[in-house]
Amino acid sequence: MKIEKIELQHVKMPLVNPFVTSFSKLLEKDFLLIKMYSGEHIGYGESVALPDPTYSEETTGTIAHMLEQFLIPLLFKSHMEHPDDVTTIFSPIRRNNMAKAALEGAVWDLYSKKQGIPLSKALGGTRTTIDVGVSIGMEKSTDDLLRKVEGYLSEGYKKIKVKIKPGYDFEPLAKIRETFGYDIPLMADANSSYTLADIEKIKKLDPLNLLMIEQPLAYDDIIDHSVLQKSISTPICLDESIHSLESAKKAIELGSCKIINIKIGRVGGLSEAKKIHDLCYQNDIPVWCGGMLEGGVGRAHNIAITSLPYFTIAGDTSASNRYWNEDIISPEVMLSSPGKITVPTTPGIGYDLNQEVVNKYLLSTKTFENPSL
Ligand code: OSB
Ligand code: MG
Repeated sequence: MKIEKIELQHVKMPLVNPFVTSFSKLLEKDFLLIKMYSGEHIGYGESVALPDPTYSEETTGTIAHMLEQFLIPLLFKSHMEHPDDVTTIFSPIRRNNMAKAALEGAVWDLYSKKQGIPLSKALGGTRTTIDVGVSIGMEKSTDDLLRKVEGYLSEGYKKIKVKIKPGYDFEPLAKIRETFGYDIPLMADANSSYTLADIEKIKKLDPLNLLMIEQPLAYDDIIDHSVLQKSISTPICLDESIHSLESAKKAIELGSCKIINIKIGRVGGLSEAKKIHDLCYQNDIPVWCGGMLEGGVGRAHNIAITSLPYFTIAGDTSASNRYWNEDIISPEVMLSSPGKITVPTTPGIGYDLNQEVVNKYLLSTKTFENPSL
């Protein structure tokens, strides 16, 4: 596969609702849209980092730097037959997983378009529809939170995830249980805001019968999580701590979690995501696809990976309108029936780019021609 040209478009879009977590308040999201040209095809990728290094060490700025200075030149001069080769090509470069994943995603889209098959099929996906949930940020009042939950439940979302932190945990979750009952699929995401010293606060959540608690402890920890999992009944799901197949292996071996949230960007691309999926399948660790408030291109990649058989828990890939007034793809991602998204059947990511919307929110464009052609 020869890549002739890569275009990076820096886009910044306002969110429909501010997104508040234990680490930041986001009013808008910026990302790099990657357009990879080869013959008659264009492959699309999207960087998923946040604007600040608060979730992981990467930002849109570090990704631009890595792409321009290292990853694009490396890709241009390397021989590539299959998208899995990209992992090997990028292996001399330490970490910067979201930068690697942004380019690798475009390679996967390009490859499946050249093969004339949907990206989901190229990845080994088997589902025709996927179950999806919604991740709700912290709200000003419990009433606001309950209204949000009610709205998303009425759209049929199959998992309600609520952001928590010490001091904003038991009470809002208990209110949701009181109001909507113990049957709704409810979970909490702490984004590393607790330590083992908070063990009693976390234990107090057990009777709420949550599906799971996501990443309660430090972003780089698997030892303390293993200690915590032994003393609580709520299953722990790791997000931030899982950045590779190796880290997933070690977390499973240590008993640091019972569930894994797979994010394509955090693990360095679709090939690594697929390997983690396969490992979890062999170890009876259910997986689901996490989100990074993606624009339509990143969202389409999430839909494709979620079609793999062991994505048995509804992910965070909600419909476009939960985030954006208008999305950068056509058609936008919509619920095809309550809480479900239909996996596209046309080649590649299965959505067209809506360049008009991209242009509306475009900050800059940079073009890189392959010098070795
Ligand atoms: O921890 O899962 C997270 C968004 C940005 C960064 C980290 C996280 C999130 C979300 C939102 O929870 C998921 C989504 O709706 O895309
Ligand atoms: Mg999370």
